[in-house]
This record gives sequence, structure tokens and C-alpha cells, in this order.
Amino acid sequence: MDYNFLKIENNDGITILKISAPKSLNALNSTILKELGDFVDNIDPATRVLIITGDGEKSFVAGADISEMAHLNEQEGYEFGKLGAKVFRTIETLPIPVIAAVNGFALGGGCELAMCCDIRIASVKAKFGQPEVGLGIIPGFSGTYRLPKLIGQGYAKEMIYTGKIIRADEALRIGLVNSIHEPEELLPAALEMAKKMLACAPVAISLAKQSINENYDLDAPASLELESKLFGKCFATADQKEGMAAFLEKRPAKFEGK
Ligand code: CO8
Repeated sequence: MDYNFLKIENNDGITILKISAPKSLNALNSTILKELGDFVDNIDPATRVLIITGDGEKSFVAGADISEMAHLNEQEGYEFGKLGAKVFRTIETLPIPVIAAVNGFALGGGCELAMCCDIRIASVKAKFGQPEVGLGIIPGFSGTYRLPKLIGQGYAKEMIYTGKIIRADEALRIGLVNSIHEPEELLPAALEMAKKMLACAPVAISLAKQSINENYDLDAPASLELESKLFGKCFATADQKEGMAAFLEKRPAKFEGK
């Protein structure tokens, strides 16, 4: 599929994906969502870390496209919500780490896109919010599911019921982002984090991600059983043999991702 709204750069195992719709501050219409869905469904197997950011200096993603949503009926609204939820769940369950480098507005569907990524880092200029109730809708791309899990119900409800927009330093304080950076240092910071991940065993990272993600919805006994099973799986990998041998032989490990 040719992409009109995605810019993709591949660099030695790290892929940078930029959402690019400058006329609408990178707002997500159904075409962009479909492109994003196609991209993640067919992600280059050489990609070991994905970084998602917004094109331009002002916006990560300013939400779902309001001009497209304005005319939807109930069934179409349901289908649009399902499309966004499906694409974002695919991103969340990719077997590789996904870092959101939030360079500007991350509102509505933009905040929801950032939240389906494993890790969020932000420019000091970034702004976050779920302003949907001001438009007569609710967060519909999984925001009511993920925001309370990330920052707790109390503050999530305040953000969602008031539609308030928060700055990057507040997003850092409430744990919505891991770190904040000067705008020109944001992508370098994301790349530096990605490179640290590249130095580690890919299968182990993937299994750790699976364990953290699936533990969300399990009770303690089931969660601990899942972790033990995935921990056991590590011992069936060449990377575990190599990682431990390298430690004992006092040399750097060379992981093959097997
Ligand atoms: N949709 C469509 N167009 C947009 C959007 C958007 N979300 N955001 C910005 N734009 C457009 C503007 O209309 C404007 O276009 P034009 O130049 O043709 O007038 C252009 O981008 C530039 O925007 P502004 O002139 O408004 O720029 P400002 O710097 O003055 O303001 C803001 C920037 C604060 C980001 C402002 O544009 C704004 O408030 N945007 C809307 C933010 C918003 O409410 N986002 C949430 C949308 S709802 C949502 O995401 C729901 C997700 C779940 C969907 C479930 C479906 C069922």
C-alpha cells in the first residue's frame, strides 16, 4: 500500500514513523487510520524498535478528524471507534517496543495513540488532553480504557470530564510521560533509548512486553503463572544461552533474536 500520510525511516533496526497531515495538525481521519493499520499489520520484520512521532513542529496528533466525525450516525460512530481501537490494539501488542515521541499536541485520539505505545517521552512543548466531552463525544479510541490504567481513575476522570489540556511538565508529574526534552532533543532521546533496547535480547524484550500487557487483565495467581511460563520460555532461546555465557566469559553478548 502507498502511504499519503505516513513518513517512514528505517535505520539499523529502528523505524521512525511520522504521522503527516499538516493541514489538520496530523488529525486522524479514516484514511490515515487505515494506512497506520496497514503499516503495523505489515511491519518490516527487521524493525526491532518503532518510534512514532508527528510530522512538523506543532503537533503529534491533534485528535481524530472532527470534520469527518461531524456527520457520523450511531452505527458509523461505532465503526470509526472500532477501527481506531483495532489499530491501536495492534500497536499495543506488536512484539517489539514502541516509543511515542510526543512533539506537540496529543489531544483526543492523539493522546490515545500515545497511550497505546509502550513508552511516552515528550517535548517540553507537548500538550495532552481528552477534550472529547467538549465536542459531545467520549474518548473513543480506547482512552477510557488506557488513561485510568496509566495515571489512576481520579485524575483520568478529571481529565476526561473537564476536557482540560495539560502541559508536558504536568504529564510528567502524573506519570503520563517518562521524560521531557527540549524539542530538538526529543528524537535523539528516543533514538538513544531505542539503541539501549537494541543491545538487549529481542525475544526477552518481547516476552517481557507480553507478560506486562497480559498481566493487566489477570488476577495475581494467573498473572504470576503467566510470568513463570514466559520466564521458562526464555530458557528455550539461544539468546539466553548467549547472554549468560557472555556474562560468565566477561564479554559483550551477541544476540540473534532466537
Ligand atoms: N480534526 C480536524 N481538523 C483539525 C483538528 C482535528 N482534531 N485539529 C486541528 N484541526 C485543523 C483546524 O481545523 C485548522 O484547520 P484550518 O486551517 O482549515 O482552519 C488547522 O488544523 C489548524 O488548527 P488551528 O487553527 O485550530 O490551530 P491552533 O494552533 O489555533 O489550535 C488546537 C490548535 C488547540 C490543537 C486546535 O486545533 C484544536 O483544539 N483542535 C481540536 C483538538 C481536539 O478537540 N481533539 C480531539 C478530537 S476528538 C477525538 O480525537 C476523538 C477520538 C475518538 C474518536 C471516536 C470516534 C467514534
